[in-house]
Amino acid sequence: MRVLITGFEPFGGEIVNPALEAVMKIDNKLNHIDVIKAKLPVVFHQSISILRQLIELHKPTVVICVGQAGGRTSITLERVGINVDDARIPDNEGNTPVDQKINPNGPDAYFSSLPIKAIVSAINESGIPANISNSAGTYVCNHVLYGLCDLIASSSLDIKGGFMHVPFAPEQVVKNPGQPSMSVENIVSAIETAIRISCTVTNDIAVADGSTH
Ligand code: PCA
Repeated sequence: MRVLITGFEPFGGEIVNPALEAVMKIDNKLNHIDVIKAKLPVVFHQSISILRQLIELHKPTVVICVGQAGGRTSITLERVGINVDDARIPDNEGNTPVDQKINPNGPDAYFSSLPIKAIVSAINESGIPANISNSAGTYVCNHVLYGLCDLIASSSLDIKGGFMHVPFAPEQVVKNPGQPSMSVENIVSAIETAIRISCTVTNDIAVADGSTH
């Protein structure tokens, strides 16, 4: 099996992105799984077109995109990508779309096709906090999640795809006391678990991990 795993370049004034740091530390081979690793720009539309080229080139059966969600306390598996760009800060090329559809002809939302509950459960079993997130925001990470799902649906690709967010790395919160962080080693381990579970679990497990607000 071949898995494509992506991390984003730094953005928003940060000099590292823990998603990219962790992705690049993952072995190229995890048991029988070939792992292709790539960097995506934090740029609306360009990020999706690079992801599309990577999928055409490598023909993976699983695609997991990883991004930084500063302020979150755990690894989060995103449930849904929505058809809107609403940028609170400019992307890395200065674009600030407000309330724009990602695909004017696409559906309002897509659900991740990764076994997100099984992934959360396995990451938690390894001693690393993880849970489901019901919003990937409206910035470039949601944009890429929506774009990935839209590509899979519109081209009828036999790919399981989705998105996980990771907290800040410890060095990022030195200047922001009180912000949560997670070691890059733990993030690497969580991503490896997500890869392994995505390649082995065909039907997700039914355990409650919703939120009341
Ligand atoms: N996080 C941002 C974009 C890139 C990244 O790593 C987000 O959550 O949208």
